[in-house]
Amino acid sequence: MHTQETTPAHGAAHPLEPTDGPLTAEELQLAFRNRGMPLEAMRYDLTTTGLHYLVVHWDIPHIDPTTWQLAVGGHVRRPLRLTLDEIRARPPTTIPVTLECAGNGLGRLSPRPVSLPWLGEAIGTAEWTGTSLRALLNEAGLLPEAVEVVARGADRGLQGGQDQTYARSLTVAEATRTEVLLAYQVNGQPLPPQHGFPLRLVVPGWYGMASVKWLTSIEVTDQPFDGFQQAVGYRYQQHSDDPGQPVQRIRVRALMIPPGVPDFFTRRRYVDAGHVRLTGLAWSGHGSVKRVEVAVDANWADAALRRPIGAFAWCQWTFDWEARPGEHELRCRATDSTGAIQPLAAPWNYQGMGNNTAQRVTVTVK
Ligand SMILES: Nc1nc2c(c(=O)[nH]1)N[C@H]1C(S)=C(S)[C@@H](COP(=O)(O)O)O[C@H]1N2
Ligand SMILES: [Mo]
Repeated sequence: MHTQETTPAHGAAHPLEPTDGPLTAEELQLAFRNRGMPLEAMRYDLTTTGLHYLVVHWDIPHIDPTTWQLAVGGHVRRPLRLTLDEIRARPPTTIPVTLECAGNGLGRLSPRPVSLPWLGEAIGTAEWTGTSLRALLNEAGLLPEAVEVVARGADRGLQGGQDQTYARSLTVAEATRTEVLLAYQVNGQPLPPQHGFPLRLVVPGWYGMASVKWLTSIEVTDQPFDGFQQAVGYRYQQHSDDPGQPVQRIRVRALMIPPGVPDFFTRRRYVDAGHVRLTGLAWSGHGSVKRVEVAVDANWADAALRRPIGAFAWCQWTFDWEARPGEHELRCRATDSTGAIQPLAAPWNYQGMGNNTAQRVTVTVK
């Protein structure tokens, strides 16, 4: 069933106002359905699919690949309908892409927007295989009035009181970047149901919301798209009536693998005194990572940076630390090629988007 969207100029993406109260049962329910990547998985350049973070707004839709088709239409010369076999027969590309949810770090804000309470683990880097969206759009032939490309998924639900199917748009310029893929494989295997089977968009460099899963249609429009996930959700706003700015590219971030061993319940870290090699990863959707710094008790120094495994994937860094007995606070922060650097304190916004505050890890050295 297809439903019509009616979108107000603005409206609340989340039903509750931000709070400093305890975690709600609803947040817990969302957190269980949408797992994060354990930070120790940063040991691997590529995230195994089972460790990759996951976001599903409503339910994972059930799609029969034998009857599924992708419709390409709207303001094009030749509307197309393609089966999965026809898409798989097109020239394939494989690229490693770091994905991150725009809400990553939301759970650390005060007051906390009430949504998926990510602390920093909504990340992953997989090799995505698919075919170029640009080539498909060229074949369909964009008409001169084309301004945006709307990707729609098969999943349906309610958000902000609106019954909707998941949909996001890109400008024609963004949609026709050569690296934007219609992906049918992740890490060399067909997409699993939760990651968008049979076909998803992968938009390298953008926060995850742009990479629409369970694609059913690609529609070229002559107007900017005003669907909920574009016009209401995923905005940098100061309050619920603020139209705000759209969330787009991934802000620069570095994360470290918490060193030593954790306590079961608090996850506080315990490290043996002596030489410790701190390692982690860094990435930015605005360009390449130019610098990673690590602070031990507020003394910042440069980490060594490796080359990324791809233009749209994270890069490894290392930092050697002589750990002395006592309590210590470790932090890391990255700077990208545009000069953007991670803030040390969270700049707040109403939906908790793009919180790339430098990570803090407190450790006890024995
Ligand atoms: N159709 C559809 N696509 C979607 C979503 C969704 O709920 N439905 N979630 C988006 C969000 S918010 C993110 S962060 C990424 C997560 O991709 P992953 O679950 O494969 O990691 O998918 C995006 N694509
Ligand atoms: Mo997300």
